[in-house]
Amino acid sequence: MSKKKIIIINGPNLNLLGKREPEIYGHQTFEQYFEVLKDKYSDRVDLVYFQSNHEGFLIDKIHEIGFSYDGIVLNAGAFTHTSIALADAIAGVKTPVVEVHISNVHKREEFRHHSYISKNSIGIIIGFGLRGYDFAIQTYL
Ligand code: CA2
Repeated sequence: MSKKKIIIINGPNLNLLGKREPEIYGHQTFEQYFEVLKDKYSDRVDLVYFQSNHEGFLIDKIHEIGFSYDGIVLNAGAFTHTSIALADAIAGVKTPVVEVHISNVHKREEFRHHSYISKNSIGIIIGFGLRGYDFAIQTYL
């Protein structure tokens, strides 16, 4: 059987994981955790990682892979709460999106409670730390 093509897309400031605010986001960098995930699923998944702090680059990436990949695991960071453009990009491609948040956004500030991404996602995984990305990959297998 051919491998699934899955991309993890992280939005703004997630390049700082493991470097600041460990009480909220943990001690591991995403690059370290990505290697764990790649190893774990190497027999079943071609796993790719993309991170950008720029809304347009995130949208370009979604357009680029959104008709050829089996899954998009998306943590849009703070753009989750602000970006109609990202929501439209997800709605405009074929590849299904699982929305992930490391922290439980519902235990945090009110402005983090609304997501523009959720409506166009097949599901949402919130508050399980980096393991949420692992759970999201499993939904495509
Ligand atoms: O919990 C999540 O995964 C978030 O998407 C993370 C975003 C936040 O704006 C969302 O409300 C919830 C922020 C990511 C910032 O990550 C940092 C990591 C370390 C140090 C500073 C920021």
